Amino acid sequence: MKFFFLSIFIFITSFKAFSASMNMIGEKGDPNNIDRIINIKMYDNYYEPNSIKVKKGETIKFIVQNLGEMVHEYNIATKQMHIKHQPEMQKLVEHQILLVDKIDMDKMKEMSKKDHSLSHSHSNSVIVEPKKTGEIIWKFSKDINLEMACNIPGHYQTGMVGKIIIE
Ligand SMILES: [Cu+2]
Repeated sequence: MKFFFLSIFIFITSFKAFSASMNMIGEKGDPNNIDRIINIKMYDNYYEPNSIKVKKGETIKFIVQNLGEMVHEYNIATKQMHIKHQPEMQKLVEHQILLVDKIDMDKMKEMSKKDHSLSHSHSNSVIVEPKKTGEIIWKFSKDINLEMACNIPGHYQTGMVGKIIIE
């Protein structure tokens, strides 16, 4: 019983911590209220451009094209959040949901019924297969240092990270 209450407590506090960190970086943008479109190209393992400037309060639609041979992620977050997100991506690889050049969507759907963390449903991130295009709409409402990064194991470490400067 003690353990039950303790786990509920941990669940609530970690959920609160998570939503606090999400609010810290801005919010999901309204698709009917976009200020600007930014095109991002993903290669193995870098972004082009690898540094962007946005204005505080701006809602940006990111059109993210994967021109590499491998699956890549476009994730908008703080450095700390990226580092925290990497074990989740590692788990997707271990479960063979995330393959080198493909995402097994059927497996992801099936396995995330039991473990929601395998669904990779984050409004600040998109995973894109080679030759495909993804989208994120984000409102930069906060003054904070952000990075765009790919948290697929090894990619961040080999240079798949860039700056988002909020002015
Ligand atoms: Cu990548």
